[in-house]
Amino acid sequence: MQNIFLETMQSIAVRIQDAIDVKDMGYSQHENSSGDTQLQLDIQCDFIVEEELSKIPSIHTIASEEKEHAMLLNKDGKYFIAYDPLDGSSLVDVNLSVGSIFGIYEGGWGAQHMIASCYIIYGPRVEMIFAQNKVKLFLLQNNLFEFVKEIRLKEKGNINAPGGTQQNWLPYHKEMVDSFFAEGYRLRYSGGMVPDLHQILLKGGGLFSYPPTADRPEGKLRKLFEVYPFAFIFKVAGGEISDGTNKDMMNLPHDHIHGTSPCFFGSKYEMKRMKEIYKKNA
Ligand code: FDP
Repeated sequence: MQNIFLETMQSIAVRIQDAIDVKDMGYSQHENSSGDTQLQLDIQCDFIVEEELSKIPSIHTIASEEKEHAMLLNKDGKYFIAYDPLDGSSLVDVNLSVGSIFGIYEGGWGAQHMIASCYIIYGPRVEMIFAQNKVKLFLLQNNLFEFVKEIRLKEKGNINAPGGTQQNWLPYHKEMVDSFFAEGYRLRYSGGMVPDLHQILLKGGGLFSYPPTADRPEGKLRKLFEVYPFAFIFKVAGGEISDGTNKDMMNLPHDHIHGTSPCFFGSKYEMKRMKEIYKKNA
């Protein structure tokens, strides 16, 4: 299955990297379904991904973070692909890393249907993480993704990446975040989900949190395009995930393609504390 997507991911990575390098950064007139003003670059990257995924006959439907509705490609296909063509695109004009995220679902939308996930990171190097039964790191070399190594999380890391506006955090969330700093954890947060989680994965562990906040009780990050793909990767890499409740995140019923959820991803040690604190305060 990875092979079906590898070539397509290569083409997407090369074309988006080129678009990032040269494209004028003006704002378009459009708003996407999450209410953000869409950058020209977002629209261009969305078009690139749509064009490349359309070449795969086994894809049934695609849904983009940039489009309100899902799009049927082949009624006999079995894969449902949800993608965020350029996550963190507001970071491009300050030249920080950004990424493309893909959730690969079979037979329908929702966490239970997820069978693989993948992201591409555009940084000093272009890399890809592909997760199915293992989490594999690839490096783009001469327009081809070369396998580098398998990624496994350690039991405990030393990175703390807390998302959202502190002013709107719940008091127990702040206590949890502070407790890690008090233990020597270092703050690593660029505001791009892909590089922030890539760092935790590659350095072996830590905690990324985007909690329920006073202004966004359902979190900010989109389930199909962002939360489930990373949840899947962290599980396969030997880490833990949570949406802040006692429910199994990968069993939540599907609601809307643009639905959001609070999310926590990390290595086992940090996630154990997170779950205990959230359970106590539920
Ligand atoms: P962005 O600011 O570009 O919208 O996709 C949402 C996202 O980026 C993630 O990449 C990132 O983790 C998160 O938002 C950052 O949000 P906060 O600034 O609220 O922490």
